[in-house]
Amino acid sequence: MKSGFVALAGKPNVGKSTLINGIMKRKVVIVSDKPQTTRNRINCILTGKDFQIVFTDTPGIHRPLHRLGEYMVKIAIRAMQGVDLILFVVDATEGFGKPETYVARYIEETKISTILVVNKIDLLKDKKEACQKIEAMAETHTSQIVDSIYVSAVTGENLELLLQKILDKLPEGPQFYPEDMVTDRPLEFMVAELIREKIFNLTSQEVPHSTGVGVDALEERENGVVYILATIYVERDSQKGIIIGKGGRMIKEIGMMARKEIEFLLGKKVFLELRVKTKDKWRNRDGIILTTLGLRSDLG
Ligand SMILES: Nc1nc2c(ncn2[C@@H]2O[C@H](COP(=O)(O)OP(=O)(O)OP(=O)(O)O)[C@@H](O)[C@H]2O)c(=O)[nH]1
Ligand SMILES: [Mg+2]
Repeated sequence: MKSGFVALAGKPNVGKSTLINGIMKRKVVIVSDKPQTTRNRINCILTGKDFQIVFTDTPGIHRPLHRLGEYMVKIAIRAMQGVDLILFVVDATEGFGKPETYVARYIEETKISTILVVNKIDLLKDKKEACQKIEAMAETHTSQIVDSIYVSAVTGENLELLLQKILDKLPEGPQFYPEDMVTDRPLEFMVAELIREKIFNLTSQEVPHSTGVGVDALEERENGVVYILATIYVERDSQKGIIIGKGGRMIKEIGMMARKEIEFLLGKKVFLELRVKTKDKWRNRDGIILTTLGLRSDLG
């Protein structure tokens, strides 16, 4: 049996979460076209006949502008410590610039074997040239790169090969989690994430980034319906207005889309009730970041 921990690292929006879902062949973590979607460390467990890989999804490493951002970067850096392998994910269309150099510095400090994963090659005409350039740059900045691969997390190109390369590098080891476990996160967390994903998909500019979601109640009632109460936190009343929308249309849409996915996840009927609360500058307030949104456990 081969097993081990594999952390994905990269700047925001390069496709780390999409890559995990692609390798796992199911949606485990949330994805959006906006940077800084992932805020936590989320372990995603892939169990095969003779292997178990624990992929650690992390927030994108960036220069933070508020306390929440500082914690996100800290979480990403801590998540790399002690893993067996790092996947350094770079966006093929963006090349290797300053933000990548910034990420490379943190990877370098870990001294852990790293596979360079150049993602989004489906968007490139001249793949080879662009990827080789990135590879050369990455190798000058990260001395522990042991292999590299060009993939598309969306089309699935080369994902099987990537899995093989990961397995080649992992040691013999025990099964860490039960074989039917897909993530180490509780249901409440996954539900809050799905709600947040819909907000990221449906709103724009500062609104998604100013939003946090906490699940207040989740219980199965006697009629078999799962009742969920969740609060969407925003920083300003104007954002509350946008989340609720004209005649409540936006919150209805968020609720409907999230409910469908939660029902799929649970295989049960769901009644989802959403509230919206304004918490002034919550992204700079430890209380809500660490406790209500649960980032404290990721920092340990
Ligand atoms: N065309 C294309 N788009 C991709 C690919 N991988 C990811 N994307 C898109 O890139 C965007 C960002 O994807 P995410 O998986 O959320 O990126 P991330 O690195 O996890 O981002 P953060 O959580 O913000 O750090 C989404 O719109 C994805 O659909 C790919 O291989 N090809
Ligand atoms: Mg992500």
